[in-house]
Amino acid sequence: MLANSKNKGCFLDANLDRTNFGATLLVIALVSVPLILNPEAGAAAVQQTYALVAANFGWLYALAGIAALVVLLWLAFGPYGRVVLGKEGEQPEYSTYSWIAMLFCAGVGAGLMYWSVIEWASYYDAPPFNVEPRSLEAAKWASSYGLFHWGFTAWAFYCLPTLAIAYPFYAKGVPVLKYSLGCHYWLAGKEESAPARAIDFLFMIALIGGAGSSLGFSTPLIATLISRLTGLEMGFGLEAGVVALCVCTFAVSVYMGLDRGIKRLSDVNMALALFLLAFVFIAGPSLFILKTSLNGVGTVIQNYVAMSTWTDPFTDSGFFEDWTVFYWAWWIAYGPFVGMFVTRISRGRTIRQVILGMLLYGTLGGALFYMVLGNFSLSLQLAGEVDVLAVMAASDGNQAIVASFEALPMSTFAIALFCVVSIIFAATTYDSASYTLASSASHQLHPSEDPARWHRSFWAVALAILPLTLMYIGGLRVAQTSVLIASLPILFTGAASTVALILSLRRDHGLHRD
Ligand code: NM2
Repeated sequence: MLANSKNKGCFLDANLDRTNFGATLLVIALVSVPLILNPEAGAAAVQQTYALVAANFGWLYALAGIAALVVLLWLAFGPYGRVVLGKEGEQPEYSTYSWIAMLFCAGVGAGLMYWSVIEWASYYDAPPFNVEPRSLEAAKWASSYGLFHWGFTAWAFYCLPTLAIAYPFYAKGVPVLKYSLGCHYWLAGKEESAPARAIDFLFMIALIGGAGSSLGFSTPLIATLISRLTGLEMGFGLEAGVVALCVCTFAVSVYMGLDRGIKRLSDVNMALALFLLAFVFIAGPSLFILKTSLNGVGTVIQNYVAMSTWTDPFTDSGFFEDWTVFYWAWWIAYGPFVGMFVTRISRGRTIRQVILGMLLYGTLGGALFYMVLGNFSLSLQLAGEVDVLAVMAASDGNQAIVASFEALPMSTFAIALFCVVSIIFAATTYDSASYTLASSASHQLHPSEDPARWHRSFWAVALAILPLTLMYIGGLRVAQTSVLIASLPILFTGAASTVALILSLRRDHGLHRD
């Protein structure tokens, strides 16, 4: 990311795409203002919309997941697997190790910190497949379903847009990195046309929904952790303070041109996160973690097809709509954004390397968090040490996370570490999301050129509005909801860009490349 902001002006900036900029802001305002003015009716309306979309389109999300995985396996092992992103024979620009670290940091964030610890509790209490709640069977699914929701299908939602963007970017040398590049097959030479800009606009909305969810989950979590560490009272004030802290850390550093600082910060964060996992593994119930993890992997592998196709047609348990559809929507909303980032770091890799690397290492990374943190917390419940479910019912998931960590030796240290990692994850989410939003709302930006600083800082602040609104009107459920609505159009642009990718490969490489 080169700090090369030529255009230091502001709203008069000639490079600013005023239509997309204004339209996106208008959508944020149209969503936030009525919600703030009428929180209760607003929350109810959002829930109803979620129920409507999930009930009618849920199956489409499940189908999209299966299709994405099948297409990727065909691309990896079929005739185009050896196509290089870049010049034929070119070597990968980054070592595989840094490539994996960077793609993982781009693809996951603060949301992982929240859900990996506590997701099991919802599954244990209200399991899938109409299993008896809080039974042994429920414990089995509780320790494995999270792995599915962060597994191959999920990463497939990241990988397809990556290839759809990366292929024309490298093969055609298009000097602009935008989501609409995914439809370059049809839009070549029309990068500034209305359809291209409409696609970029839909992408901006999806990203705001996706990042809004991440921040909607992480902000109350960080506030709870800070309150536990400092004794400050919980409340909307503290949550707003946390948002301000994350946005200011990020906005000031961008403004001062500390891009590399943020990059270094995310490297440090990865190390801290791994240290946290090692600490919990060693200080916690190591043997239980090992056994449940292995068992969880087996359960997911054995049931992969059933999990991928279970649309819960005969009952109304809500599990499918509330979890699988929600997760697929969240991954889909982030997909183009991650795709743009992974494109930048994948020069010289083959299509097969990109697919296998993302699917395998991405899945492994998320699984580590679920295996260690989730199974640790589950062990407390099963052993009767901490009634995590009771804490959750009496207050919320954040308090349940704190209650779990309290059970560790050196608990204050562990909570402080967890808190720091969560803050940095949130700050880097602001960083990368606002960077991408600013590039998408600029007319022409060479990949080595950064959007204007004011523009990036502006999006960081705008991004904070949605999570704040969501917390104000009703917290987590609403944060889960918004992402579904924002991701729906990306299902269709994603399908279009996949077709465009296959057509481009056929045009450039023929049918039988090997
Ligand atoms: N995904 C990976 O907050 C986050 O972890 C961002 C969430 C889409 C479920 C990504």
